[in-house]
Amino acid sequence: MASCKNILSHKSHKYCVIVFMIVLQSACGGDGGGNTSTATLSAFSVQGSIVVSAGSIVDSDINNTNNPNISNNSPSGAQVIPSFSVLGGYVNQAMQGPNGPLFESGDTSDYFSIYLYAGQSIVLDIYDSANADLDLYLLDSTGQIVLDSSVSTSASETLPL
Ligand SMILES: [Ca+2]
Ligand SMILES: [Ca+2]
Ligand SMILES: [Ca+2]
Repeated sequence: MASCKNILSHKSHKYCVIVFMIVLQSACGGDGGGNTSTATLSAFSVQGSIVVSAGSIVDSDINNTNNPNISNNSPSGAQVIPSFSVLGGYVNQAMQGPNGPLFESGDTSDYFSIYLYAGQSIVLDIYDSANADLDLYLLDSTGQIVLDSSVSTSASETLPL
């Protein structure tokens, strides 16, 4: 029976992963004429608690004024993340998306530094795939050489190792 120590001692390789936004299309509503509708909002309250599962982490630069943004826009500034994790992230083109600290400048790339084990996969699920296209690149540990990429136009990009 293999112990945790034995499993963790297996060789891993350090990589740099980049999420890169190449297109953001503006969502345009309607044809400019015709009918209009009015929605009535009513106030309500929601109560409960949110539990974040272990291994969940957040992109270091997101469009939230309450977040102390730390740029991860280059290989040398790659955000270090654990080998086994789920990360919530944010990217946008300049002057696109909701108001916030990244609205004017944009955040078109996020770099992450990670040790990956043979057989692991990297999956990028794109929340707003109807209006944005993100791509995924696997770079070597120097961040200079592209080892693999996933550049489809679907709502998900995957890189199997
Ligand atoms: Ca980001
Ligand atoms: Ca970034
Ligand atoms: Ca894509």
